[in-house]
Amino acid sequence: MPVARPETSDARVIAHVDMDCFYVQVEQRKQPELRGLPTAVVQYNEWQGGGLIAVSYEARKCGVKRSMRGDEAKAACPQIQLVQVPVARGKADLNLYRGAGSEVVSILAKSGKCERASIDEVYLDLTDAAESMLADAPPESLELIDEEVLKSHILGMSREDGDDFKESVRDWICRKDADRRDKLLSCGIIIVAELRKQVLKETEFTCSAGIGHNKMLAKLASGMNKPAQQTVVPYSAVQELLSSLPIKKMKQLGGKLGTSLQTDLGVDTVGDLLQFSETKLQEHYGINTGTWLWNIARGISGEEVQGRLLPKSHGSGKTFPGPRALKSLSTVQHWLNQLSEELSERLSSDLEQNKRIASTLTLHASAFKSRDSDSHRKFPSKSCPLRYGVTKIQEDAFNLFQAALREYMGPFGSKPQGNKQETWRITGLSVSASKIVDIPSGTSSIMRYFQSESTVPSRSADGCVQDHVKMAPSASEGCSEQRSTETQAAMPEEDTGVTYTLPNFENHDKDIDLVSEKDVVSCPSNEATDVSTQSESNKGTQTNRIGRKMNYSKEKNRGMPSIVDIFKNYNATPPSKQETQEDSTVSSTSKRAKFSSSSHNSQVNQEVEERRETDWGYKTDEIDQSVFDELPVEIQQELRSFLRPNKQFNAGKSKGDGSTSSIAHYFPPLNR
Ligand code: TTP
Repeated sequence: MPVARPETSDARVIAHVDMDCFYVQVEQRKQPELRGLPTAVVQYNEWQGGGLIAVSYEARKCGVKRSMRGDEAKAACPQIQLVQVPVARGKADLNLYRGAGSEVVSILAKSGKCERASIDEVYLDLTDAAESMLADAPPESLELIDEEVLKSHILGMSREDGDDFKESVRDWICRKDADRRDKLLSCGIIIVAELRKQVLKETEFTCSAGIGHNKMLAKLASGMNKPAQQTVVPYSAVQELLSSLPIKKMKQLGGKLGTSLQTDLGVDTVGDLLQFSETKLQEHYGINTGTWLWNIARGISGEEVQGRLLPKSHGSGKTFPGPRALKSLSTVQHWLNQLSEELSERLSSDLEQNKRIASTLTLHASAFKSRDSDSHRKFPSKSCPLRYGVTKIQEDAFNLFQAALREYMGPFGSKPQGNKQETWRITGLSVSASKIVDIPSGTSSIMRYFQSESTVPSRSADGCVQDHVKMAPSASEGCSEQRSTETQAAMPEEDTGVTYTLPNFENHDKDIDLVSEKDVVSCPSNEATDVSTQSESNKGTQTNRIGRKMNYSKEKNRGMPSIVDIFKNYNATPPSKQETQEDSTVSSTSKRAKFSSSSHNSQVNQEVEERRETDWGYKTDEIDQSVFDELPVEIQQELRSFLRPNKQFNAGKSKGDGSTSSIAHYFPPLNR
């Protein structure tokens, strides 16, 4: 059955901006004497010098890789400088990197609709800016084109070094007879080069970028030429790009779906998908996924850039590999307390600074059993409504853990089976807060807001625990910043899909958060909802601004140095007094945030609570019978069992107890 095609326009101009060896650059800005030296950032861990999580390009040239331990890196490159990730509460503290990522976002966001996709990645929709540039100052009218623009890689154009190549780029950009799509891309190239230079000037960080007609193409291109370069995918180069792209390198195909395409359909590259009809792909993978695959084979993607500058969820996690696996409830509780404390701090500052509240708390863990006959059994993820306040989060996280553990251990629990006691080991823990919404400014009562939103999860039978409610896949990009350095290396792939579980970092979508492989497969289309209205409403102004800026830069461009020149000439100075002062302001702000938000906590919790109280108090006689009648009989019966027992329909006793119900996951049962 055909599905509606995404509304794509190949006349859009989308950029994906990715910082180069990001944590290294942040550390090098802090310690400028490290600039230009082979450097790597290692996570806190005494074993073999810690695990590398970011490697500078100088160190990469000596053969150092992210998968290495510190000792291995030293063996490969004796002069390597290893910098430890800051540590707080016995785990990596990523605040420094988060803050640096925000600096970049605030610069890029001035250019158009901006989506922060991870700690160091941003998507930009530059269509409006490119349109106005094309109208006001098309590339062919520019007297001088900046060096940085001329160094762009244009896919499909054969590259020879030297001025000839730059001349070819200039000719391509300034072609009068180009079609509109390419003309818009040419404007995109100029805009992005200018933005990258601004980022460098204001933050001292280099970045690379991909420019194409949709997010998928832009993202593929941004990693093709690093560091400090940009790559463009003209419409005419799409098929060639995809024909050689290994299927598993494609976003969302790094896991089970990609494996199935390889083994079941013999597909090795994205281009190989072209041989299958849409119907055939739908037969194998369902309607939505089939259509999505058919589209990506042709470079079509309708996924919009979301106007979102803030993370979509907050998370805190840690792995306990090998002998460090946790064995007792008390140690699990200790670590959950640490993780919850960090989470709570971030929630408080989000509330204070951005006026946002989260409503779902989720616990993920990875585990194994001592005598595991069922070794593939996943430790279930559990969610409950989020209550503000450190102790409440700690308490709820531990309750979620215990509920999940009961389920994981099965009906026999940890009772002895045969002669041996069955025990468990926890190799990874994380807590996250999601379903984050803005509190509209000017709203005097949070209550009023909750009453108009349906984001507050419902209370379930056992107090709060629900099976982890899967979030809309948004085709991709939840912006979670919970790429904890602590959680990367050791944990195997798992379906709960917290950032750290993704298996292959070459192919790793660091921004996917709380999206299971299954979610991605079943609905790859764009479903993300939390578009920042502020950013949307600013769009017109922003576009005008960039339009003007580009006209201006036409004058200014004469003799502009290239981005790498700027970098080379950068005069390394220790952090200024002003920076130090800013740091202390930040920390005092966050202290203030903590203090003042704690006074909000009871109000927030109370109001969320009241909302929940009323949420499930449906009276059956208030429900339209015709709505019921349209449901399958089995589901009608199950639904009745979830409504107030004393007000049940006359249809008799429900046969579902929730555990076997086909809809139980979506309607957690009330206390009965
Ligand atoms: P990436 O963008 O994947 O890599 P990178 O910025 O270090 O290097 P590149 O120039 O190749 O893009 O990741 C961004 C940061 O996220 C990285 O600097 C460190 C952190 N990170 C981890 O903590 N663990 C990981 O496994 C990965 C992949 C990244």
